[in-house]
Amino acid sequence: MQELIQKIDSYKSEINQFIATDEKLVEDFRIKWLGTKGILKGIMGEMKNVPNEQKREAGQLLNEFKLFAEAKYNEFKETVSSQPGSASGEIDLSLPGDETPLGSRHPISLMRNKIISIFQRLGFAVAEGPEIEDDWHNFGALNMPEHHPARDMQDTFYVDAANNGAVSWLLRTHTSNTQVHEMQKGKLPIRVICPGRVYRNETISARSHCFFHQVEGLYIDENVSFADLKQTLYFFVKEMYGKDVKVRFRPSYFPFTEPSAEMDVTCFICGGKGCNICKKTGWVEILGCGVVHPNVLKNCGIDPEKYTGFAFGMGVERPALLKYGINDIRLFSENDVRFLKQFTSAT
Ligand code: 2U9
Repeated sequence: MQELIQKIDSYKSEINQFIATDEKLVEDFRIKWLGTKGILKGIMGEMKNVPNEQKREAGQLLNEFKLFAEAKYNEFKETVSSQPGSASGEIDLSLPGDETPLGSRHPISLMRNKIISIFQRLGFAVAEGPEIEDDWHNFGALNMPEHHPARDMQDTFYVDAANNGAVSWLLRTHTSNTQVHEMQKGKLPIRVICPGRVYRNETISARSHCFFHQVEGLYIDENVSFADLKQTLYFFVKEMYGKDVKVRFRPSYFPFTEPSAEMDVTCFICGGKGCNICKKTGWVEILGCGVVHPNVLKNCGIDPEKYTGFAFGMGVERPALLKYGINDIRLFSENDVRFLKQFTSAT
């Protein structure tokens, strides 16, 4: 009797460990345990060896085991047949398939891609550079010597852990480091557009953030002039804001260009009549530009007697805010799907 109890216990634990993953395994289970030559039939046959006074107890044990094995069999059968793809599972092939939702492009990507594609049509290639940069590529090469105010700790994120005496590492404050790398390659002429994320140590608010995006451009060849810069930017404005938009240049100062200018377009919100966006002036500033300073060419190994060039830079967030009527720059980096899914899935 003791032997029978132990046997049934070990059969039960074997059944408990069994996992039925398909119909074949369930059928194997049935044959092994419940079939005409199965284990249950086998131990039932052993009843004849049980002494009469223990027959009642042994019969109860076996009956209980039989119910246990049958219940398990029914459970496995049900699990497997409800799995999709099972022969006996109910699949209604006429039902519509699961929808694969289409994602949407981030508004910053949409704006960046629009800017890039206009310059690509003019023959500019896209170049990308590192976001963690040494101070020479970010400042030194660009005619911003050691004590230049733009290098201030207040404005720049220095990467302390990586600074080892001679070289200071930082998060780039503009994408101009990419143009410096392109110039150092020594292959001329250069006609590149450099999109990317940049970092400045600013208090985060609805209007400003500690990281944002820029697209900068650089064109270097023999005989490149400010007139070439103006024509390139006129084409850009026409494609970007429409043919009726007017353009004006205001003199400005950047250490890496001389002469330098800022470019305004007539306000594309009010058409130049004056509104809150253009602060009633009728004009909106969209970019800065200029002729590349000879010191920058020299620093990057290019002969300024032979080559000249122009450069420009613009932020991506502001035009995106205006185009999509967004009033808080922080929305661009919060990853709220309710915000993101409102934009188109096209490039
Ligand atoms: C090299 C030489 C010159 C890139 C330029 C600007 C003017 C400019 C600002 C626009 C808005 C940055 O995002 S913003 O705050 N940029 O005004 N950027 S010229 O000049 C270069 C770059 C690289 C080698």
